[in-house]
Amino acid sequence: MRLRIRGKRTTSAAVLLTLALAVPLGAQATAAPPKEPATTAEQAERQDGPRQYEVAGVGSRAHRSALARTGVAIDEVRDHSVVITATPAQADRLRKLGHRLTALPGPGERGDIRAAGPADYHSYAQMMDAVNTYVQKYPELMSRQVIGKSYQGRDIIAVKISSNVRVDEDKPEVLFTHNMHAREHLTTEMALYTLREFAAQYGKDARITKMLDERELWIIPTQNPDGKVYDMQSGRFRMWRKNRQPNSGTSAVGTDINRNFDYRWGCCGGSSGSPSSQTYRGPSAESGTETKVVADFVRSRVVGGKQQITAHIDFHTYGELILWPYGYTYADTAPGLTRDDRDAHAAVGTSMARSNGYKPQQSSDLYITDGSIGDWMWGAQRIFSYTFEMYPPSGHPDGFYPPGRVIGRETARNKGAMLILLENADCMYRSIGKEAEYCQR
Ligand code: 0X9
Ligand code: CA
Ligand code: ZN
Repeated sequence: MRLRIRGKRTTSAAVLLTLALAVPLGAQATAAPPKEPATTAEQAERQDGPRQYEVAGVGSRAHRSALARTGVAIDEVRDHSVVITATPAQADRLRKLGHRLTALPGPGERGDIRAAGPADYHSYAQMMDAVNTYVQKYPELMSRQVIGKSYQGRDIIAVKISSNVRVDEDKPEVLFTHNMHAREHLTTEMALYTLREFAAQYGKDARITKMLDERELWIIPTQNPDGKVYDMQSGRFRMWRKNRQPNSGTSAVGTDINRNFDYRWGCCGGSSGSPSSQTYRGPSAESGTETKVVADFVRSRVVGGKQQITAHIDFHTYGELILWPYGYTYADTAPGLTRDDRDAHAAVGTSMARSNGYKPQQSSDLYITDGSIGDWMWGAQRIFSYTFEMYPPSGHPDGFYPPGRVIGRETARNKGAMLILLENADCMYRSIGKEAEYCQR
């Protein structure tokens, strides 16, 4: 199955390369015509904009970290290669460094009926409308607040779901954050699924009822509204990752929010200091407008000196992975992360992975990252934090843009894992048999 899929991708890549060689440069973009004729500016953007490349001969975590250190975002880890996103200029640079790159088909270039378009997903405005509709339908269970604005001034919202929702009760709080990376639209659908399913099943499904009675759940459906809009608004996906904040002294736009958090920011070669990089860490920690909005919200949940949020998932795509801190070091334990902390992360992470079929591992097993949200959540706030990399698995052609028809299946797939985290959120150390040691009041 995996082989067949890989074969398909190789074929498409080969077809694309053949096209690239056979037709004049300006005509490449018309290989899969958009609905409306592209303007010259759009064509130029497609030529110069980011696309995915497979980099051959990169098969170990050290090798991947060395590549990440050059400032490329690693989108996919395969057995003996990785898939990265790069502009043609960045790809040229890597080739000059001796790497072997093969261009992969971009969104809309696959030429098969599975290919998705922006209409397959909720736009930012449609997401906001859907949330408002749910809140009106379930006023006892769901409330919505604006926690800040994006760089371009769009509302960033947090939705709370719990019984007696209008009262801040003394229940363990759990946070789900979504769509930090612009192009990872499936994660916004994940948030909408959770809101819909938990509200609809309250009073029907025993586990959900108990969790909404005994926990307060916060959901931030998009942490990057400007990036989401930019990626979808032209009618064709742009493979955008960062936010849309300008950088001084360059035309390169955007900060990687997942390299901009204030814990060991920029420490370890897991981010880039160059604004044109996909993993640009920004000029200082929390310089990204959206980073600060999310961090301020989390800090605002410290009540009476105690952080109310005990557990967190940051939803990304793709790879079907469950990752835990730290990302900045290969070490299993580190300052502020004891053996028990690590083991409890791993125990609950592994249990969630048994439910959804993802692969559980420490974040740095992929490659080193610094300034990520997960490292900050644990390192600075002592919140148990997981990064979920949703569908598809590595090597699957759906990549960042799966077709709309998989959304239902791939969001419902995480219901059990979310419930496991909620059920453990009152005492994460119960998972390693140490409730008495850590969780006595
Ligand atoms: O590199 C990232 O930011 C994440 N992968 S993605 O392809 N969605 O960009 C993984 C980050 C994992 N890092 C930590 N949890 N520390
Ligand atoms: Ca509370
Ligand atoms: Zn991501």
